[in-house]
Amino acid sequence: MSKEKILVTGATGQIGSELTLKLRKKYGNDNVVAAGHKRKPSEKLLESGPFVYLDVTDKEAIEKVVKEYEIDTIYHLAAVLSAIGEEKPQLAWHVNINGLYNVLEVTREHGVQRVFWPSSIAVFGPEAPRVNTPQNTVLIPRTVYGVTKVAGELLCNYYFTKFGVDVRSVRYPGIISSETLPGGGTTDYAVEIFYEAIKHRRYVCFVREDTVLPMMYMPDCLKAALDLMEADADKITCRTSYNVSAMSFSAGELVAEIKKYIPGFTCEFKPDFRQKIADSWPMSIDDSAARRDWGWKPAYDLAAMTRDMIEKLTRKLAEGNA
Ligand code: AKB
Repeated sequence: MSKEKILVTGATGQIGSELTLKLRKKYGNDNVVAAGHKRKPSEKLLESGPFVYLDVTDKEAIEKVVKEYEIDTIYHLAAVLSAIGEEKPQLAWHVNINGLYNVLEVTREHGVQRVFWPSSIAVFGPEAPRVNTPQNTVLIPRTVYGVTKVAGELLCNYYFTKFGVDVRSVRYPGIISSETLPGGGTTDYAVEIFYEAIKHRRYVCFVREDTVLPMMYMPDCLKAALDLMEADADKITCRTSYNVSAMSFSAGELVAEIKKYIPGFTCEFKPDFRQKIADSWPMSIDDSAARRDWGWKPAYDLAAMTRDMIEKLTRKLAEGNA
């Protein structure tokens, strides 16, 4: 395991920036190549190991990095998220579909051993049951982001069955974290609210108070990726993407939880175009297949996540690091 040479695309993004550091800790700094594109990399990312600029829509550029660093595992995180996707649907299709296709092709052609690719709760649309949404159900998303995730899941499954490419995936809910801000998603309010509550004691939330969505704290998000990637291949019965769940809460419940630490905090609710996206997604997820196959178990609920976020962000903002 310690000989793995890993490439992380989207390494400057919300998940990538923390996943890269975790992988460097586990597999050695020089063995994990961080690849970013538009966002500026943090000093931590630049100083702790190799960094390359990489456009995942350029197959030859991916090939070059894979050959140069003798990559055998790819965490392909580069993507356009749901809200930006609705503003730039062509870009979302190009980056999400062609980026994944290029990664899978390079994997097949150059003997990369394993790929992790995140799907999302955005694969579901209003026809799917919104409570305890099953692993296998109707997938008719209404966002282009969701469409790219459904197509991506099918492509991953195809590359596994046709070519034996060992590609593994989970359907992430909204991810909450204190290190790097998310960029352009519908669930971003659940992160922004913490910054604004600590800095200004007020927030204007872009979804209704009663909007319930599944969410996950970053330590569980990273654990899901690593646990799945370390699982024995014969345990993995799902090659599209696994449902994974941690907590579900309404925007109003999140406000009430934050108020326990910041009593003067006020939140106004002004839904915008993202409300429609949120209303088409599940409220809670059935992740029994992931629990059964590779022992998935999250550690953080709403109370534990809020306590940790407030503590970490208060410290970070006081030090002037956010
Ligand atoms: C988004 O809101 O677009 C993402 C997601 C749920 O995949 N956070």
